[in-house]
Amino acid sequence: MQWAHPIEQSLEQLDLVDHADDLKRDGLTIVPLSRTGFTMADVEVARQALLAAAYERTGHQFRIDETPCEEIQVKASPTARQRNAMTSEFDRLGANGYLVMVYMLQAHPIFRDLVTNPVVNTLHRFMLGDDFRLTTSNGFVKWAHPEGSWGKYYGLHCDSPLVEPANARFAANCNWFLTDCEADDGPLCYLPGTHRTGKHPQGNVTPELLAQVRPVEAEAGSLVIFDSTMWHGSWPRSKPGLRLTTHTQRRVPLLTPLSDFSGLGDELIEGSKDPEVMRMLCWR
Ligand SMILES: O=C(O)CCC(=O)C(=O)O
Repeated sequence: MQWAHPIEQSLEQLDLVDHADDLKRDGLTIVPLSRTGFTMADVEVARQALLAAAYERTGHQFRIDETPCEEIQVKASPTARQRNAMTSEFDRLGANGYLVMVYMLQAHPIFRDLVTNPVVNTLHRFMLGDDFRLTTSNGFVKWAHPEGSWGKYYGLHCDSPLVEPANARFAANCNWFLTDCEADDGPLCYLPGTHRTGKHPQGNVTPELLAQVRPVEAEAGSLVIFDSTMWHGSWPRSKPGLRLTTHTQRRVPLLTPLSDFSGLGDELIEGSKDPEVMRMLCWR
């Protein structure tokens, strides 16, 4: 698509130059709620929509300040259509207190607003160039897991294909924190600068590197934008209650998307706040 301004100008207009510098240096930046264009009321809408989707997809009524004590089962995923879908196209449970829901975009208009958010798209454009596609619109519900059951390596990974060098400008993530996250809330974690190593963490995490992994501590409403080739994972959660986040990823068109948005209805696209961006993101 034809963007209205060169990327440098858009970064300046949206006051994102410092965030672009963070992305270059560390591979991750935290945009506080006050600079996202969203309000706390939007965050509350997203929280409720995420909890409603979790109920619909599991039959369990999650409550933000309660740790689920019964076994959670995922019901038929809304995307379990009669086709050969990839694992990443199904709702699923992580081993330790982790529900991953896919296709949130269709679950509530607030998730579409996240997809067209100019701050997200400008920073992702800075990382990926002018042409990219939406490849996930997920929701995470995370709760405390049995002590000692969390892997030593925090599940460190890159979201790019397992080939090296891993530093091509292929994919960029945006995690919208819907609950406050300090270390004991079990947030996203990362190893700054690893997007410049060209390596995947598998087989490369030395004890020195492991000691440098940091939790991403940020308030509810923050947009955490990062380079998908930067090593990241999930910090263990020790607190009761839930951590809620949404996750969207964009990739260059060359790569197969993790979720397929090419069949999205015209209404959803044309009714968005930025149909032109939506058309590009959804392969129109
Ligand atoms: O938020 C988390 O716990 C992990 C997120 C993650 O792995 C991702 O965004 O790719």
